[in-house]
Amino acid sequence: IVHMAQEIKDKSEKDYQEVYNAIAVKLREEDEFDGYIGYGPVLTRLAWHSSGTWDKNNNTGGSFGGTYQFQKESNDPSNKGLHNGAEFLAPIHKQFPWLSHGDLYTLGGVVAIQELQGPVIPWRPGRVDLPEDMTPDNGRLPDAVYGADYVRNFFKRLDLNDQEVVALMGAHCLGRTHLQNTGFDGPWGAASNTFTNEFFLNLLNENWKLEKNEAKNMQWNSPKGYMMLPTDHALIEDDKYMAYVKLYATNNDKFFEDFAKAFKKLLEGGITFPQSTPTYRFETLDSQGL
Ligand code: DDH
Repeated sequence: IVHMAQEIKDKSEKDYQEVYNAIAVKLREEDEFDGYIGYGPVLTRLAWHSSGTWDKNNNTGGSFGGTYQFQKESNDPSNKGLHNGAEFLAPIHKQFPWLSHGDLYTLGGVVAIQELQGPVIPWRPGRVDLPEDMTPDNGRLPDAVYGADYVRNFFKRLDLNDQEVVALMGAHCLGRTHLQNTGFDGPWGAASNTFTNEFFLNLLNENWKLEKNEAKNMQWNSPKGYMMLPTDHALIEDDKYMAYVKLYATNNDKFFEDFAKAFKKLLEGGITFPQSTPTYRFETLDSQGL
């Protein structure tokens, strides 16, 4: 199957920047969510999970069809907690009903990362809502209990290589794990709503101990109260992954550059864009003086 992005002829960069701003203002206003972490991390995870169902082998799933809007996908046990992100975005969709769900979910992640001081993520519009029967089956999102071989193999289906995987995992600088969602507990670091390379610094510098949590899952804990999933810690157990962990821990600019490319690629898995599709680079509220 080919998923050809739609040419949105009657909208310009200004229209999309307006949507960006509406999401960003709401993000700034509703700052009390999740113990004052705010909605940025959950919006980032929603963008990733609505894209991470893609299978390059038959071009099913992915962000194109916006199928997270259907219960079959939003009720996937892997998506527990993401309804908070979807509910946050619902009034935005009401305000801009011309936006497809796939564009909405992916743009939400772009806004979150940029407003939390991360890199500019170049973004292209034109995803088209698909019918409910094209919703991918549950079980396409990764399980946190495994090691490096599992992670490497998982991301092949999304056409992402070692370097891209390590860069993407740096998004775990944001937010936290919630016992009631996934059976893991705690944040990855100190700055849960600022996008930095802290994830890599903590992986290398904290004193990690493998412990059983309240839900009886094994996770890595540090004396500072930070945590790592088994799949996170796997990045320092594997030589090839470790090289990139060291690179991104010492070079934040390189992390930002590689993350932006990999996140764009993740959000566009399986989509064919016509030559005429513009690439937007949105301004943050800060840079607009708002
Ligand atoms: Fe993740 N992630 N993630 N993750 N993720 C969780 C939270 C967040 C895995 C497991 C978990 C990525 C990759 C992986 C974010 C972004 C990204 C939680 C906890 C688990 C578990 C959720 C909860 O309890 O509420 C696994 C496994 C992988 C893997 O690929 C091996 C990627 C690629 C991204 C990305 O955005 C590029 C973010 C942000 C969060 C924080 C959410 C929140 O509510 O806070």
